[in-house]
Amino acid sequence: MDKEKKLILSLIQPSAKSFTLGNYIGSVGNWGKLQDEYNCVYGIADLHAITVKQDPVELRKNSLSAYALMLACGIDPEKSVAFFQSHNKCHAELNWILACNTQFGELSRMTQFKDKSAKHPDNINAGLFTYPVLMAADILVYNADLVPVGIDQKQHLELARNVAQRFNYVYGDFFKVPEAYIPKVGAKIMSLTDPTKKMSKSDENQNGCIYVLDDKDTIIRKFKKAVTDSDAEIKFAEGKDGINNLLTIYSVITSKTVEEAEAEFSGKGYGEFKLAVGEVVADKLAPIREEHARLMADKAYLKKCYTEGAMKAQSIAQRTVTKAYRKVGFVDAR
Ligand code: AQP
Repeated sequence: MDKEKKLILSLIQPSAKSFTLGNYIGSVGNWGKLQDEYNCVYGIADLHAITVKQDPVELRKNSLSAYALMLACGIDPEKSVAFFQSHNKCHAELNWILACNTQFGELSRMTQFKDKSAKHPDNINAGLFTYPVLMAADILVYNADLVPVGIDQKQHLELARNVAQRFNYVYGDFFKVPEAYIPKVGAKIMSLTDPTKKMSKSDENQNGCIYVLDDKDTIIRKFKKAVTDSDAEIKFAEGKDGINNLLTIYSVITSKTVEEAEAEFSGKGYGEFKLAVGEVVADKLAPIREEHARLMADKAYLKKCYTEGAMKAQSIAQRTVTKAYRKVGFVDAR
């Protein structure tokens, strides 16, 4: 770790067979570019993933695949700490300290808890409720300066800031209060079949969701089916959620502005536009899919990377936990 550089932290859940185009554009696709400017800690949030039911065999498979995909998206395990959350016990240890400094009332206000409990009414477990405390522990255990978050995660980051400030007030200055990092390029990507809903890994409707590991034909087929509107103009405007989403995707992937994209497709039909978006997305994701396949064929290399990643993560985090234990009044273990 370079002491002169700020520390940036981000985790992603292995809650499906692949990240989505939304995850790629909103988070993991931007991580690689930050590796020279910051000390980066990137991980697979397997502890978070079990807040909803997971098949253990699938979870293990998806987690390893997610780790390989994180590297394929441009994370260099020599430059960044790249690890599995469950391999660093410090997250769970700090989680408990922070849980005892978080109020029931503030957790009750979290919209993700409300959304996910509505989605999984048969499994409203305590972990789902305390998820934001674990997220606070993920961040504070590394004393992260910056946390890249999508709009959907802003409320959780605010809670992490409040918990850090409260702890500092009670026990004396200790935690760094993290700031949100808003990437220069990033956007909220919506479902292709219901563009009023965010594209999500665990969406039951597979057609709404482009997976980074989808092959070209599948990507093109899904874009061809994307919901648009009865109008015929390719223009970013209120009430045109489907077209707005496609224009956003096209402009982020091609690094063109929305206005340039509108001009390029002026007078053209929706069919032609949807095909063009599908083509650029498929071309962008193809090398990532190839690199993922190469990495998945080299399990020994992956193991070396995540074992070393866990060791680096623990060496930073253990110092924080030891000091936090002392702060709250536990007797030193040694
Ligand atoms: N549709 C999206 N557009 C832009 N950014 C997105 N992110 C997620 N969906 C979109 C960003 O991806 C990061 C990692 O997310 P996560 O896996 O930790 O959890 P999530 O936000 O709950 O992602 P999903 O895909 O919706 O997963 P499931 O279906 O398991 O809940 C975050 O930074 C998020 O902002």
